[in-house]
Amino acid sequence: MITLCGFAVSNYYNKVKLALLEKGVPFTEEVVMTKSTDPAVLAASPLGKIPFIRTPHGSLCESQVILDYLDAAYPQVPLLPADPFAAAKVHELISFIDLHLELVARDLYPQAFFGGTVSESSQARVRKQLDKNIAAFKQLTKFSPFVAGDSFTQADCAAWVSLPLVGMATKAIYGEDLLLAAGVDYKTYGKMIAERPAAQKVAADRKAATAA
Ligand SMILES: N[C@@H](CCC(=O)N[C@@H](CS)C(=O)NCC(=O)O)C(=O)O
Repeated sequence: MITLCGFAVSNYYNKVKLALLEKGVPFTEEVVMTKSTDPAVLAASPLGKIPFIRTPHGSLCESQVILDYLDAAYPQVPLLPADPFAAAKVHELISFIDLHLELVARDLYPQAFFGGTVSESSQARVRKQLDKNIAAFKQLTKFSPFVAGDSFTQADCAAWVSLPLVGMATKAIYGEDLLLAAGVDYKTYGKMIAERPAAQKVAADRKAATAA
């Protein structure tokens, strides 16, 4: 049995949780917060980041590594196309979502979500990067109706949990949602994904964890 470790407010935790639920892989959850100094946590996730999973074979960290492991180990409900090139295109989209959008926008979160401050020079640097990266993402993505085309893939697990954070953070800092302003309609897409039972479970658990 797999144990998913982390907490239900985290987008990367929910990326993995959505994949587990969509694939119908049995799992349990263990609450692990960030900045843990517990040797057992650091043995599984040396940077102390969440999520990580415990498996009968050992532990794994990094959400994308975990998704690829799940697809290889539980192929019955695939979240990657069988065709190698199509699968690589899904990975390409995930790189853009995780690295070129979410990780860049993350520098805004202290002020956007946590009552801190982000310097004006940092805001300007992030803005420049996001303007470029959002245009690049728009060129790659399909939303027809899923991020990578006509079927639900790993890229939807990444997009559904992270695009709203990029939108909300940019709205909070720059007064406009840079994704929507660029014509990336992640809201209509998000509502469509939110109708899936797996996404409903992730959203309900996130809501309860946020309230707690
Ligand atoms: N590249 C990692 C990112 C995970 C990540 O940044 N998780 C955040 C919570 S959403 C975290 O653990 N932050 C604490 C830290 O970076 O020390 C992944 O895909 O799993």
